[in-house]
Amino acid sequence: MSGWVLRRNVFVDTGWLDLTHPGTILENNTFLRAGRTNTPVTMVVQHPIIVRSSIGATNVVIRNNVFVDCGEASPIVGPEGVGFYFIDGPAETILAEGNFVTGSPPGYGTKTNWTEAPERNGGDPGFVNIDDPLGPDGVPFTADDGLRPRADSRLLGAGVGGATIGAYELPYVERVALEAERIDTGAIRMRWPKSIWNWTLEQAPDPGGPWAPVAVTPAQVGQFLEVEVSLERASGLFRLRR
Ligand SMILES: [Ca+2]
Repeated sequence: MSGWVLRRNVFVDTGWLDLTHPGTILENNTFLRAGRTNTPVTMVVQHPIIVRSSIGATNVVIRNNVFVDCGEASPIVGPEGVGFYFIDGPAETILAEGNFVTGSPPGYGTKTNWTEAPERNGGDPGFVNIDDPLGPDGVPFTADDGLRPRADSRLLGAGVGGATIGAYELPYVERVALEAERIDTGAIRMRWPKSIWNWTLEQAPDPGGPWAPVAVTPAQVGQFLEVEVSLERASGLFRLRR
């Protein structure tokens, strides 16, 4: 079948993709330990993607994917030589760009035969938790997924066109609810849940602004951050800004 598009998939502990037909687009996928399964009688798989351009897999695009700890090393080819894609045949019609490759944690070694940009070769990709792809909820493609990039991930905006490399969009931004209640001292207590993001409490006289930070350092109380604002200062509107 020609013209396959594989976009924003997560492959963990899978086999390899063996492309034999034209027009495949592989874009913004996350590969973790893909192509690590040997076939017992035939061969060691060195790469999670094999593009067989010599028998028809032409005009293939491999873009903005992340490959972590993929491919199977052997006595002949060490871990530094495996783990991304292999073009088996003429490469003129194959476009590979914006991809990131790295070795196994915790060392995240570089690859010796990587032909793309060296800054996308080796090092920690900055996942939320590489040991827990599904996240605590056990459900794929939710907010807590471990293969989402952290806020400090080098994958952010590092792909072609400024796209984030891999299957996930920019780091998930949770909904943070701002609560307000009047407390015994007569002040207003504002609170919001702790977050991976730094949220700033702002105040404005009306919805059109101008908005200005509330000049009180939040106190951490359990899983929340709290600010107390005196009643005379509590007129107007409040919001959280990241
Ligand atoms: Ca999840």
